[in-house]
Amino acid sequence: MFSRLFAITSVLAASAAWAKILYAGVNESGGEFSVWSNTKTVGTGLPGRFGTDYAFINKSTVDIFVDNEKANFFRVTFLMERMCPVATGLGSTFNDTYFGFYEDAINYITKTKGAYALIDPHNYMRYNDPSQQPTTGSIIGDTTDPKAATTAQFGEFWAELARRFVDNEKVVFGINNEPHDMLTSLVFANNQAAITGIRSVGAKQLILAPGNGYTGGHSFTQLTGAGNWAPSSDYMFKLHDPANNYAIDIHEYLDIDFSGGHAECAQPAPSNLAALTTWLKKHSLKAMITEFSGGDNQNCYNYIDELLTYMEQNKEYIGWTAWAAGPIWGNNSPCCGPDTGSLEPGALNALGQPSAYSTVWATAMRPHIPTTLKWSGISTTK
Ligand SMILES: *[C@@H]1O[C@H](CO)[C@@H](O)[C@H](O)[C@H]1NC(C)=O
Ligand SMILES: *[C@@H]1O[C@H](CO)[C@@H](O)[C@H](O)[C@H]1NC(C)=O
Ligand SMILES: CC(=O)N[C@H]1CO[C@H](CO)[C@@H](O)[C@@H]1O
Repeated sequence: MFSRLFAITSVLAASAAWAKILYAGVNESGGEFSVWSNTKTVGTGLPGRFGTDYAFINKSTVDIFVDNEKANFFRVTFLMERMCPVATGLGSTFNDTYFGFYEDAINYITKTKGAYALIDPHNYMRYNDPSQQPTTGSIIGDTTDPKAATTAQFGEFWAELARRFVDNEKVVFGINNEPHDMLTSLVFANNQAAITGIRSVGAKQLILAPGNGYTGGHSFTQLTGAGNWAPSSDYMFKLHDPANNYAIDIHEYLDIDFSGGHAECAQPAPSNLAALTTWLKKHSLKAMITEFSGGDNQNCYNYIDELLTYMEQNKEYIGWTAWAAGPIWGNNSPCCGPDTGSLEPGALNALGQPSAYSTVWATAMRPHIPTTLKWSGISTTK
């Protein structure tokens, strides 16, 4: 009863501002799966078996999000060690079998369904050992680590990826998932190399650039991590994009430690995002929140409503994707406690009950899908 009333109230409050939200949808996570070396779900690691250890999307559930939910945006994760096998290293030599599976998913979303797709190398700005992400693997561009891929190689990787999608105006390039515990100046340098690489092949689509500290919105203007790394806000406005078409990639979980690991929500988005919003305004930048979620409870529904309403009311925010749907979560929970389940339509949670698509999405996210989403033209911030 309360939740229905709450949803109606927020629809009324938000409708005037909806035109600013261009993109809304879900993370499609699965392309990076089965590399963890110390869990019982480990598969064959690298390269892994398509459809068993990893997969990108279930086309039928993408249909549900587009046709029934009217969502227009999918963040599709992949693993850089599968795209660029460690034996040949990070750069322009791709595994064309893996790329082919990925391209098929992206083409289905963008060409068959007409939605937008965010290309997401899910690598924490690290490469060569994903066995215990997010901590393993050499930091890209770390000159003190002889095994590390260089910033130049990262630029070559992005130039090649962008070249392969140059004619697809419905893609968005996400530079990397959740850089953390590294020099913020190096996050900046790697972001710049990616942008320069992407533009060097003539690709003009929207680019999303992350910050340090898992690109958390609440900490974007603060020192982050055990190393007290410099605030992302000291650097990311200095990125040079010849096409002037980049935005900031933000993740914002609503539980006590911003991890997405707890069922209960405790961190209010409006106050936690206020400093970031001020910074975006100051530099005339936009942001997308490409990860957030909440547990299956009224408290979280309220916090999610507050986050999405805040984005609708602040024109610095152009879109969002919730974490997470995907074809091989099974009854596991991508977020927010073991009983929440995933956002994949038809999935059950660990108790055999309907999962987050039927609960969290239906109650807290579906009422915020704007009717004015962008469905045509090249991906941009406008
Ligand atoms: C390329 O990817 C396919 C599909 O995952 C895999 O079977 C093959 O072994 C990979 N090749 C290399 C060199 O990693
Ligand atoms: C894909 O989704 C449909 C619709 O929910 C479901 O019936 C089917 O089993 C799914 N396929 C896989 C491989 O998960
Ligand atoms: C909570 C959560 O898992 N969000 C995620 C969106 O993408 C990647 C997939 O592995 C996760 O690492 C993020 O944490």
